Amino acid sequence: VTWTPIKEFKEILFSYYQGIAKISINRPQVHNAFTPLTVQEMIEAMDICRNRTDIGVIILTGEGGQAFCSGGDQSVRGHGGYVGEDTVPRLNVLDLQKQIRSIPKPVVAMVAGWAIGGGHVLHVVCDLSIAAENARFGQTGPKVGSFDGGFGASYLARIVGQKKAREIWYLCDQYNAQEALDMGLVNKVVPLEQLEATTLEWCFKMLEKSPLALRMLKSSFNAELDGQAGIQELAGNATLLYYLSEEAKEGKNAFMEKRKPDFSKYPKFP
Ligand code: 1HA
Repeated sequence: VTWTPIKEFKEILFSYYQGIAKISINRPQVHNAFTPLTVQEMIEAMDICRNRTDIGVIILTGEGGQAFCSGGDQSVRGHGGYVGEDTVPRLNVLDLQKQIRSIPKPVVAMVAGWAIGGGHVLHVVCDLSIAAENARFGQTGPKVGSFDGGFGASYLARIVGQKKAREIWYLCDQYNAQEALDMGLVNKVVPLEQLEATTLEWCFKMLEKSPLALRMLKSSFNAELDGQAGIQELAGNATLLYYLSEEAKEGKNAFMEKRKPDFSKYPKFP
């Protein structure tokens, strides 16, 4: 498999292969901990994935085979957030989490090694997670003076249940790939050397499917959990479908032609 670079960044790699985009954190020396810049770059890459019609599935991963992501880089954690070159403290990974959930294409976490802290939450918010046998999962917040009470708590609890989610956060234990599979935290576990091949196989299976059906399903799964914002996504897809209809086009055409719209021929379904 030869990945073609999409765009050069400083702290991530961003590449393309046959309908699939791969966003990979490239800071293996710190187990792919993220800085505000790493996150900003992932947000930009995700936005490109949203807008490019030749991309159907996104893989989120980390370079090096030893870590998916170890969360916020504690060496740049300052007063009120993680600090970049502009000296402004940020928690911008929260924006990335929302973006992963709302992008209307499946996002697959490809996890080798550590998925810890804010890095664990990133895999949690992905649509699917495929783990290598060396994967290790856990939250560290109460140990290092942090917590993610958003998706990191409530969505995690939807996945593994309230008791387990509270255990994960309160004890800060680490869980191996088999334990993660047993609690429904990941979809599949494979040997490390098969991780990318298996992930690609899953991506190709999704790419063969109806993109609109996948899009509707993603927003439908979100809608149940995300309140008004979830309904907005689902309803936005309804508007997309409506815009494809002759009935909706009659409204626009009438406006452009400065005439009264004639909706009389469109059925009033039971
Ligand atoms: O909670 C949030 C947020 C909540 C709300 C809103 C925004 C949030 C944004 C972020 C976060 C967080 O992510 S808080 C949680 C931050 N992460 C952690 O607490 C995990 C820290 N790392 C570890 O516990 C361990 O490194 C490890 C269990 C993943 C692996 O241990 P191991 O195999 O013993 O490796 P280790 O030697 O510790 O790590 C290798 C190198 O990577 C070390 O550097 P070196 O001594 O070689 O110079 C280590 O310091 C560095 N490193 C690892 N993780 C981080 C890190 N450096 C900075 N930040 C890290 N997160």
